[in-house]
Amino acid sequence: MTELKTITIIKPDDWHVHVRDGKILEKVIKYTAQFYKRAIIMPNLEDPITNCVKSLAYRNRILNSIKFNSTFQPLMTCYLTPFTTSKELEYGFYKKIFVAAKLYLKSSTTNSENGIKNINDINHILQCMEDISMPLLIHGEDNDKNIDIYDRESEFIKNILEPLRKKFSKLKIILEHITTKDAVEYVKKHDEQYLSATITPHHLMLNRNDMFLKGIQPHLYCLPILKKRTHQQALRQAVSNGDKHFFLGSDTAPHLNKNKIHCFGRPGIFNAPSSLLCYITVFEELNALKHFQAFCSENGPNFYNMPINTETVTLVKKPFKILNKINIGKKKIIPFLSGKTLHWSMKT
Ligand code: OTD
Ligand code: ZN
Ligand code: ZN
Repeated sequence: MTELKTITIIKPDDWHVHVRDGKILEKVIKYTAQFYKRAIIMPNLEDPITNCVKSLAYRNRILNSIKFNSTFQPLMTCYLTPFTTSKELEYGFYKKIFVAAKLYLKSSTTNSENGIKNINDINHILQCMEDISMPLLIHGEDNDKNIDIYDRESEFIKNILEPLRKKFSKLKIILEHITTKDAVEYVKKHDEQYLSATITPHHLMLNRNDMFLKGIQPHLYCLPILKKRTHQQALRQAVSNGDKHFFLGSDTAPHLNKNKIHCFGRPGIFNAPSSLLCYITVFEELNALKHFQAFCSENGPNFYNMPINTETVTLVKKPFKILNKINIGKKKIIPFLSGKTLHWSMKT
């Protein structure tokens, strides 16, 4: 019998996840905790995580939801609002309650209503973050209603990010879940200690044609929206070159099926049950497995000045069927690529 192909890497971290709260949290956290050692937890709950007290309580709820023996570490972030104070951020960062702060422009994605209307309103906060080297995580879309949805990322770079970088050149920024060639090129031009980007499995695997294949596919609707193929190819090229500016951030974002299949269907793709296996599939397709570990396990901690994990995980070239759904009481969540089979699985 031929040996199955395996690959062992340092245990990865996921630098961008939504694990929600309550019953959904209890059902979804195990997927992130089984594949990843650490994960950056997004603060966009319905009642957003805007201060240290809320963050500590949320972190406990996350840890208490893990029902198996685990060393998983949630890394918490502070949702910036017009009322955030430098004092709260600085205290939270020094006490290691927050590892970063998150910028949502108002109404740019799920639960961003409490976000920032005009970035100049928080110059004092950005100055404080630059002074203490606290990373700023950015949902990079200019959501001015006159801007085409497919151009929101590139317009954000021109209109908001570039002026911001000029003003705060030593601020550590992560442009999250990038989706365009423009973003790849922009990020690459800068020192990776000051500007890096995460890339999701769905933006690597798919483009906007997939969203309309055989009819509109609500489970592939996310923000930033899937872009055209040339942009997808630029993202694939970026990771296949092993560039240190780019690292793993799955943006797993579970929603109840009834809220996806709705006349105002919500954006978000729940990929936690397969994200790492999707990434390895892409790296193998690109003949870039030699850069897989750096993307998953090294570039992220290097940006955050955190230690690289010591544990390892082994992935095996063996079929893995993605579950059809997870039940949340009588409701359900449909995962990314539900019911499909990938060629890689996790060695148990
Ligand atoms: N994108 N959905 C969500 C967040 C992300 O912008 C994001 O980070 C969500 O539901 O929280 C989505 O499509
Ligand atoms: Zn976002
Ligand atoms: Zn997200």
